[in-house]
Amino acid sequence: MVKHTDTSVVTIDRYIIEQERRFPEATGELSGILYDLALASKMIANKVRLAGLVDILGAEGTENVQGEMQQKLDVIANDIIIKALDHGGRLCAMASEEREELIPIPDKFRRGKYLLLFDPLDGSSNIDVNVPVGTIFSVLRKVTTGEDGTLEDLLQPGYKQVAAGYVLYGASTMLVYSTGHGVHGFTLDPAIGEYLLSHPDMRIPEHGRYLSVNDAYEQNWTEPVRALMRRYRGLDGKREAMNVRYVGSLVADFHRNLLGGGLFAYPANTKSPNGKLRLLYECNPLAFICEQAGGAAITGTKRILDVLPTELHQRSPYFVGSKADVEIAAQMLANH
Ligand code: AFP
Repeated sequence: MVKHTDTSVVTIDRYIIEQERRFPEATGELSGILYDLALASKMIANKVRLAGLVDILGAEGTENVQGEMQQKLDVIANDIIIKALDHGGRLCAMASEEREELIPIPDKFRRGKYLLLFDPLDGSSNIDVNVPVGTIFSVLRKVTTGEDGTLEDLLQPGYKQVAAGYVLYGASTMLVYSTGHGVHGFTLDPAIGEYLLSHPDMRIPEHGRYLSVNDAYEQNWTEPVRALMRRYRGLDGKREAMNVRYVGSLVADFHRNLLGGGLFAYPANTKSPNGKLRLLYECNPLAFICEQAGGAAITGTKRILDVLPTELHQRSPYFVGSKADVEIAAQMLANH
């Protein structure tokens, strides 16, 4: 492995290649998927940057100058990712938040041994108000025989992920990923169109400063969840109060807590018994990243990465972040 100095500029391509060389058995296919995702995310970043000009350039549902209908940005992001990854011969199927069913690889392209699950534009209701949004992705290895990926291949528990990551379209665009050997963060330099290594070997602090939860649901929480939130706020006198920060874009809230320490919670409530977030392409990839960074993620009673999925779009209650803060949730929610 090449040793980088403080001043060496490391592009994401170079970093992925150097990581791959550490594993002589690697075929380069996984690296190819990560390159393609990096490219897709640059194209999405470009669209997100122009989102505020939609009224000038043509609103959703209106015709643009070419006479085409304008599409919603999450649909555009979905198409960008599919088109960037369907032809490389590395995937045998995909699944997206935007599509009800498994996304097959078109017949004209070769199939590979990996599957990609993604949320193309998470937090998309924040776009209209110029608040950061993100892309989340998870890569699995095919487990069934036969060329095409199947639902069974997609429904694997999170601990089987071979790679996971997210892109945050914020003040800067950042791509953060892990292949199970630490967490690496890259910032897009818009002047040269390259992701540069900005956050090597990311670690989440053991205890956190931030609590991210939508407490508008407090009236629908169970009593143990209410007691837990009182604990985090320091209201039961058993710990110092955390600072509440809630963007409403999972990627943005997660990223802040990864850097500053803390906990993101989307508990079950009486109206949504499984919470809101999707296990396969929201909870699992961020749980994988968080564990790789030294943190933890649970449903309340169980490690997220151990949950056996039964449906593509299944939801799960979610507590993710600094280990000590997640541990409090595990203790207070045990047996509930
Ligand atoms: P949208 O994509 O509909 O904006 O949902 C975003 C999201 O899935 C996730 O990014 C947020 O953390 C969470 O939902 C916010 O949900 P609440 O509005 O119920 O708090």
